[in-house]
Amino acid sequence: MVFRNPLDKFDKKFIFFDGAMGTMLQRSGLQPGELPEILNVTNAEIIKKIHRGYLEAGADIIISNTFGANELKYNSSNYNIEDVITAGVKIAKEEAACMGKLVALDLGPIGQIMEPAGNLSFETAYKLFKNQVIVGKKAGADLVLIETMSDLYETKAAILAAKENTTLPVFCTMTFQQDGRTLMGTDPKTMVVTLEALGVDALGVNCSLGPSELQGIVDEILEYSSIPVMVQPNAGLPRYDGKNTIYDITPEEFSRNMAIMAKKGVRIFGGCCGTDPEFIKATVSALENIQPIDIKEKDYTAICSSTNTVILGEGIKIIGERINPTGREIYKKQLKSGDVSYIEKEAVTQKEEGAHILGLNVGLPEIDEVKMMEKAIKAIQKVVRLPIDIDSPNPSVLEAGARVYNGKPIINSVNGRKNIMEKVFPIVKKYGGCIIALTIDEKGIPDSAEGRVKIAEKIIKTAACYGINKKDIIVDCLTLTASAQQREVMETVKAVKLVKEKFGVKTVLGVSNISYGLPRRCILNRTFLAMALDAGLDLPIINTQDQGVKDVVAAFEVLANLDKEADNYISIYGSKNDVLSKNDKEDKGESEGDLKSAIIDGIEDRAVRITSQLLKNKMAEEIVNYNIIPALDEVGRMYESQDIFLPQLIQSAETVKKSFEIIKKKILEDGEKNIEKGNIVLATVKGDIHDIGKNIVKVLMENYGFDVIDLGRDVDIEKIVNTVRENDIKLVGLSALMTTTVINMKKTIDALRENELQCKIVVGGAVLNQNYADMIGADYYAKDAREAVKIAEEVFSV
Ligand code: B1M
Repeated sequence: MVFRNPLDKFDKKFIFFDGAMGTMLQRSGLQPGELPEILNVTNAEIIKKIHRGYLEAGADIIISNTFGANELKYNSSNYNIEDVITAGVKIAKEEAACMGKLVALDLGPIGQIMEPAGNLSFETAYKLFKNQVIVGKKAGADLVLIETMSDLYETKAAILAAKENTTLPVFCTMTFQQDGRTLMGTDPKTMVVTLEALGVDALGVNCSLGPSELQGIVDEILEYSSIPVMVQPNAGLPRYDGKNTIYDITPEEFSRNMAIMAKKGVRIFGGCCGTDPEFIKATVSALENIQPIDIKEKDYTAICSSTNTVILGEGIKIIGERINPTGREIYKKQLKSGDVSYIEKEAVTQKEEGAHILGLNVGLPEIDEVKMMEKAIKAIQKVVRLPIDIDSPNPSVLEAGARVYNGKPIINSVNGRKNIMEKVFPIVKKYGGCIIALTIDEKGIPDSAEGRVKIAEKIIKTAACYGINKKDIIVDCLTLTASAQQREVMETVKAVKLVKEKFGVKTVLGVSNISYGLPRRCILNRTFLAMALDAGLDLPIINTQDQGVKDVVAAFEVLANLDKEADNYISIYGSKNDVLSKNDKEDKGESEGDLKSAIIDGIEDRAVRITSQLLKNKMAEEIVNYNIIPALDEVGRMYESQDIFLPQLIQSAETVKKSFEIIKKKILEDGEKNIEKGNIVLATVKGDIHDIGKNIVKVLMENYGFDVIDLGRDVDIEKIVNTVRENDIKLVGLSALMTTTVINMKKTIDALRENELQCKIVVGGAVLNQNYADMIGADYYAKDAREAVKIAEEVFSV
């Protein structure tokens, strides 16, 4: 078994963690909103009792009551975070030690959304986790358990904090929804690829769903994981009965499902919400006679963003070459001023043109390359889901990039020079990544293929000494220019073949360099590419605008039997028009594109520029109705069909906000000022945070001279009632966008009626219609903002 100390000492087939803490505390009277970790200081006995129950049930490791004990959550409490964590670990330690068992320091999510979708920066998250692990380690924790994570980026911050500040083993589990992804869109495969790369000791899933609903997710984790897999399900699918959250399944049913997982290969078990010592006891007993499955090293090479894994070697994967300043004046100019708009635009364009991975080089001598690399990675990850090839000869730039990257990147590059290997390999080991190995060393690039193979061998062997697996090495046999070194062209092709045969590693080549200095470069590029692909090239770095080069890749995949039944080929070339239009496409590089795509891609400054441009010829409302709303509808569709995930949804909404700021200014400038017509209260109902539509209604109403008291979104019923009463309001406008929140709209209307407030109520939002509005007792339904204004005019004219 591959368990690191101190878990080796168990010498057991399976390891058992404990079950729920939170729901156990709720059963003992903890109220919603109370911070459960405070009990470590105020009522240690209750925590001890829960720990003891689990230890007696057979848990090998108990989890400290420190899940939410971070400075952000505790800064408004009267308790010192260090005291809370120390007490939590010590209580658990006392109980565990007398039975020879261990304590895991529990780290849960911080409770805020990470950048770029939210405000929590990576380094802030890191600092909060760092504080927790330092205190927890000092208090005597035996390992760190990072759990219930929805955001891969936050998880990475926690893992780095644990590994950089302690030598404790790190276990990590994420939480998945019924659609098989975390809230932020990470799928099980991507989680495995990233967490293994970051060097955790065990990984898996906790909370989420009940054990039977988790089976599919667990299967996928087991398929890709080379390290021990851990599962801590809830006691069934949680459901809400209007008062309490209920977990339905029995310890027997729970343990039956755990036994199925054990037979598939899961080695570490425990329970989450709704479980208690009976669940752990039943699981220990159900697994007693099961023979564990050996954990095998999985043989695949993968890189990923937070929501998209690319397996190298499964077909040809194209790296887009255009985010590189060489020969690109606009990009150079922007790099000097720190502007990322070229980078964002090229990321989106190359993705649309078929790149699977984006090359990223920000190297200019006169700029701070480290800062720029960090900024560029964040900018790209905000707008596309493709993995990135972080390209720089400078190890500090590679390190900065690898640190802020969300997922597992390609790190480009190392070479056969001793001092470079010494600097780059520790970075690759620490952050995880596939590393491009250039076949050049202190003596330069060998002329012969054999010479380059030797350097590749040296790099692979040295990497192994750092614990870097051969499957994570991508060898670059270096494309030399045909016009200057014609004889060596075939040596490169031969080297690719030899490297593949001898080491079985993946290979990469920058293709365009072959034709430098010769006319009609595209002809040479295509031909060289075909030769290299035949020799075993996996990752061509190309200009995705060159349709001919992409044609070669598509054709090669058919002829090499990689594109089964030519499915992909037929989907591209089945319709002639498609290819023609692609060839005819103007260089989108320089054009602004339309507002709809700027919103869908989430590129804020482009959306702002286009909006300003549009406002010169179009009415503000026209832009809202014909550009913004259709774009958001498309975003909604893409979200539903899982083409995008929550971070992209948020990014599009943020982009609309920026665009709407200018529109709002224009509407207000053009409005009828100083005509006071009356007061209106507007709110998005409780539980709903969608407010773009409500804000449009507000701006239009103000534009028509109404005074709007905007209560915001997710508004308590009581607050609406009180505001209406205190301000003697004649018209209330309620907005709701989700089927699940329309019920709160009804409750709000009921409360207004029950309080006998003499106001009219208008409702709106995408899920409503006239029928529904009638059903829930509203006076009016407005399908859009314009109609809401008409209704207001009517109400106030009486
Ligand atoms: Co979310 N979201 N979202 N979302 N989001 C929807 C609504 C959804 C349909 C997407 C989808 O799955 N296809 C889906 C709801 C499914 C359902 O219940 N049927 C959904 C979901 C599931 C979610 C989350 C649960 C996702 C998650 O966390 N897993 C989460 C919800 C969190 C919560 O509320 N508790 C969530 C989060 C978000 C963001 C924060 C990322 C963001 C909102 C940002 C913000 O508003 N500040 C967001 C967005 C942008 C959308 C979509 C894409 C666009 C909504 C929008 O702004 N439309 C949306 C899909 C869609 O609707 N196409 C979707 C444009 C806006 C102008 O239209 O609000 O309808 P609308 O307003 C219109 C009219 O309806 C009317 O006037 C406006 C036009 O003039 N109107 C009124 C509206 N209110 C009115 C009030 C009136 C009168 C007229 O009188 C008072």
